[in-house]
Amino acid sequence: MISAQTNSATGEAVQAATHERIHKLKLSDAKLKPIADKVLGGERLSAADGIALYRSRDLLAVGWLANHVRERRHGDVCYYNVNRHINPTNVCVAHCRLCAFGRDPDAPGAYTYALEEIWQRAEQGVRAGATEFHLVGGLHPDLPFEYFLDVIRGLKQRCPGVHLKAFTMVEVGYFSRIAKLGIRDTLLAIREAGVDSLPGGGAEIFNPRVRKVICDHKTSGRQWLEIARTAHEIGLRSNATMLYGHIETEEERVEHLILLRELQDETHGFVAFIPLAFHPANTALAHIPDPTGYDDLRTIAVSRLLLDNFDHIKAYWVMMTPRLAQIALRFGANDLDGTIVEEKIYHDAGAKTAEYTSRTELERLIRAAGRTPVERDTLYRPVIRTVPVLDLPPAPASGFVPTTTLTLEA
Ligand code: V47
Repeated sequence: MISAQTNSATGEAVQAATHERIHKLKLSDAKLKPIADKVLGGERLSAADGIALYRSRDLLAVGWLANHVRERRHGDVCYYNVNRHINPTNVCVAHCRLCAFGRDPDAPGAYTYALEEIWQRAEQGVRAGATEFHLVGGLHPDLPFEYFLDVIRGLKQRCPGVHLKAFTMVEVGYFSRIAKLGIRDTLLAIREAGVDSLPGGGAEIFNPRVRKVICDHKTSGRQWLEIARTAHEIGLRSNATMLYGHIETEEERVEHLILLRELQDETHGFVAFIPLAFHPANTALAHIPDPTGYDDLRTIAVSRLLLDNFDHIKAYWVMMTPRLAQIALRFGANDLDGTIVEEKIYHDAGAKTAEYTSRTELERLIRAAGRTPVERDTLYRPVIRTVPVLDLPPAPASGFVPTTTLTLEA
């Protein structure tokens, strides 16, 4: 057992950093020692360090280091938000093997909401205190770009105070093709319509070997990064994700993280990073085993350690389960995401978690993990509520059933 106390430099740093902590750093994996020195000294980690962290079996030491960085940035604060996911359509031409959400237009369960349905869902969200709408959907073969601009314009008009986090880099790439516009002009058009920022989905694993298997017809990793760069250049901030736990290697995960870190050095446009574990049920990759808690925790921790220029790491409770997301708050995460209300992407892929949680429950989870809850908006500004939000049951479906009522002009 190597204790950090055996090295005076590391020992002092640990003492200074942990004077109020319960546990001192204990390393049972000697390979972590130089990495621990770098982390405690505030030095950037290399790709090789990332791989060593992934390969280490000393999960508690990796978690300790990630928690150290997390507390250096955020102390005990853990953020959450009151949001509502809206997926305008699940009809999608991409047929990604990783996905259980997308459908052919005539497949059972295919739906496309009429504009009014989207707006009604949003107004219900406002009544429940939402500060953010998270809008993502399939790559529909027949819906024109104008439909999506109308969705956004209508939301902005009806709910001007709510932040619109809408359309992944993949959707932006698709809109640019169907509208025959360049990426920059497509982004300018959605910004003009009212989009405030972009979610982080569609990044998967950037490496082409992996993409060829899990999402071969989709925007390439290089294009995803280029669209994110352009979004940031015109002042639209975005999140970033990594889908792990399928066919990728640890090297490919680390490469993905380093590519995000390099882009963040250039643009500073990423707000938060969200590691997403692959859920195989109902996908073409259903033979892949379910994610494990061990992998979830080490991925949160390695992300926190490698992404030294990202402010926020989310433990997305829907993906991780609320119980593990709570533990992740001691492994590098500083955000649980939001109330969500309606989640289809993970639930179509067999997620057993609820689709909705309340503000009270998020606060309870955070407090029970020994952290201090802070409600935030999408850009992590604290939300001060002058009117209390009632924890109403979401009742999203009352009056709504997925429909195909939208009529498209020929
Ligand atoms: O892009 C799809 C992933 C993402 C599956 O930006 C799957 O704040 C697991 O991006 N198993 C959508 N994952 C979710 C997402 C997200 C979630 C929460 C917050 C934010 C944010 C973004 O889910 C997709 C894809 O990477 N996904 N299918 C599946 N079977």
